[in-house]
Amino acid sequence: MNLEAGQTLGEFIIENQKDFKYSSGELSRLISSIKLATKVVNHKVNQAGLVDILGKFGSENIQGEEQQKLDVFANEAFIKTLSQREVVCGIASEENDDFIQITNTVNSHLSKYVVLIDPLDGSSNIDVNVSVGTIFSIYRRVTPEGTPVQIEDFLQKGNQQVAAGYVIYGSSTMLIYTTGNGVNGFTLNPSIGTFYLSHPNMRIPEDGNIYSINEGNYAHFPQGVKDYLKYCQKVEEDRPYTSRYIGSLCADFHRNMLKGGIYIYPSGSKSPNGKLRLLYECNPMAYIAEQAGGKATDGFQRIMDIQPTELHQRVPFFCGSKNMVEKAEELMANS
Ligand code: AHM
Ligand code: MG
Repeated sequence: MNLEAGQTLGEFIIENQKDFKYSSGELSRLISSIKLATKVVNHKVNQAGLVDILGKFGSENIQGEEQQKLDVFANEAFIKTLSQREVVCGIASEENDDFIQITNTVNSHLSKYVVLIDPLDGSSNIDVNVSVGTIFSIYRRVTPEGTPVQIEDFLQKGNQQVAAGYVIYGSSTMLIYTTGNGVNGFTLNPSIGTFYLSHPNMRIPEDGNIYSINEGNYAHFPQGVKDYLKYCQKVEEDRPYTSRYIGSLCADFHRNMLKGGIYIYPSGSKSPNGKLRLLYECNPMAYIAEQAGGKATDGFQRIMDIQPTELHQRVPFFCGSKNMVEKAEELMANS
């Protein structure tokens, strides 16, 4: 199939607007703005190594993690692009201490939507030319329109998401998203700057044979996770499974989406709630996984049913092929 004659992301957004229950065109404009920001970030990521954009920025984010120059660039690119278009009334970013109230134009606080974003996920991989990504999550505000957004607009359960997606800046750049009617993937043609629908109606295989976890932390894992790893490694007709860990959630998740597999970032004595953030990483990936027929839990409970209590909250994360996640949950419950 020649994708260049196929449907573009812009056309897809407009055509599918009618399927969205609150359809007013506002969400379409918001997703188009995210599309634009991803192209800006993609351009910069592709130049890494040629221009002075690799390496550390020299500061730490709210979680005490060292920020890379590209983290800072991507964060600013998304915030600027979204806030100047009157498409969101608030933004929360993994890179910022607090949420941002968008009040820079007369109409900006009239928007219904807030965006939560991890602008450059897996950024410790940038300097070695390994895939990085962007993850985003969109909610309708719960406080009255026309007033400045409040913390409760951001601390919503994942099951209230109206859209979520991720971008991989990899061997090719892809944008994958859902608005609750399945998951569709688009691949960027970099020479003309257009995303084309390359992966319509994506489904995660119910079973898989890839497990993805930072096994270096094994000693700190809960017993249930250790038991699950033993299960994965046991010699049986369909096992041992294959171990693949890139250390870039978007890339590990995307591989599992296409091939079947499970991604686990469990709790551990070093990190009692794991590493990944509920609002910027786990909820959007959980929404996409479920929309593709997969599953996402914290080992015991559905990720999207967790009531967030703070912006940068972390949770253990088990996500991917339905049957694999259920097996892991069974061993967690038994331990
Ligand atoms: P980041 O948002 O600071 O980049 O952290 C999230 C990343 C994920 O992409 C990845 O799966 C995980 O951290 C890797 O962590 P570790 O190096 O502990 O295995
Ligand atoms: Mg991240």
